[in-house]
Amino acid sequence: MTQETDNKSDPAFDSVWTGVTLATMAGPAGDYGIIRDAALAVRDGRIAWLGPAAALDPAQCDQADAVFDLDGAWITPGLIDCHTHIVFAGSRVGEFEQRQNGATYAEIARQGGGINATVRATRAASERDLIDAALPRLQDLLASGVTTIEIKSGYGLELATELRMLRAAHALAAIAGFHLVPTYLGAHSIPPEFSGNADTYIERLCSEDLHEVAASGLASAVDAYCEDIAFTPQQIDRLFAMARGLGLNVKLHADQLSDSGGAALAAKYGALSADHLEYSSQNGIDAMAASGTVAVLLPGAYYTLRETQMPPVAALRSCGVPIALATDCNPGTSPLCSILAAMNMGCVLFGLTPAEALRSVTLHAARALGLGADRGTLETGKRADFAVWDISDPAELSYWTGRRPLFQRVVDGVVTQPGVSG
Ligand code: DI6
Ligand code: FE
Repeated sequence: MTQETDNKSDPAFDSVWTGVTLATMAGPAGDYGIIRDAALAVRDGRIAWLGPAAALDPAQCDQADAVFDLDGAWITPGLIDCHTHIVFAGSRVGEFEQRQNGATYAEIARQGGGINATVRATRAASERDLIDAALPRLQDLLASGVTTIEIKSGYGLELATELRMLRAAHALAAIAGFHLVPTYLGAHSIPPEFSGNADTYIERLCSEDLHEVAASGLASAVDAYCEDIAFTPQQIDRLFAMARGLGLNVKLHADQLSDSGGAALAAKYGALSADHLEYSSQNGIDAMAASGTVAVLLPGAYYTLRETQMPPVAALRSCGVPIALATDCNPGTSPLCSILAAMNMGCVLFGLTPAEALRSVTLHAARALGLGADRGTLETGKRADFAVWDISDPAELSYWTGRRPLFQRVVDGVVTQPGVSG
């Protein structure tokens, strides 16, 4: 059988993007890994070839099912939102009004608002209600170029609702076309039924709920909130010991409002990430550097709460701790549905460079989810998740707020958001 016949029945590529500029994010820190006058080819949902278009075999290009000649568009890895609470019921917009009229987050929580307001609404919601409520928020997030989203439970604070939230997250990934990384956050807050008995609640999670979550296969990691208004390091230590014993990854909301040693505790358990970190100490940063734990910074919460304590970006950089950014999309402290806005805030509020911001929502966000070998850069063999942009410089992705320069969103080599014509 001739090579040509072989080619016709078995083309080298399923699809090709040519006439593009690639920001591969595969270069050294601070570099975009740019390839100009480039092409990228996909086969079986993976990147099969990328490089200067002049080096692409025309015959192989001709056999592809689809060829997109995009006249100078930029392509980046698909953006990854590695920390969201985007599935929830109810609304907290009234609390926003209260806060703008002088009430504090803590006062509102003491009056029964805050997380527990969302818990009441979410417990009363069906899986369909949760899907319908999250879908518009997800569509906005996907329109900012996101191809992988981490979604946490954490508004049930009892097993049935926590599992229902995770099932809704899985259903949304199938409906809206993105890769889901599901996280169990049963230790988000002390449920009203256990008020004053946090230890008893943690023991309930360790002896029952965590085992059910692990057996369900609905979550790949366990998260928790280490803070004076939530759980102590000792309580989370017990929870993480059980989670790791059940083979689940861990990540932690750490040192957001005070230095409770959360960063060091996360590192002790080899956490994929420690998140927030505004009040983390050098000791915590050193521990994260040693354990390879990724620092996930959440500027949306910092901005919404009008926090004044910056996360220790210079120390994280100098210790070589990878920095990721995420929306932390949630109804209380970060009603933020654009990863591009999070990038802009990471630059303007936290002093990241545009190149750091793009790496923080591609390669470093992938690593924060344990997926650095599978996605987060444009390299052959990696998942063909990428975003095609109508921009003239990758720094524009952090520069503009309120624009949507996305032309195509591609997941596993399939265009899920056709280019806007004209
Ligand atoms: N930290 C936060 O800022 C959010 N959760 C957390 O652990 C708050 C979530 C909410 O207010 O609904
Ligand atoms: Fe969060």
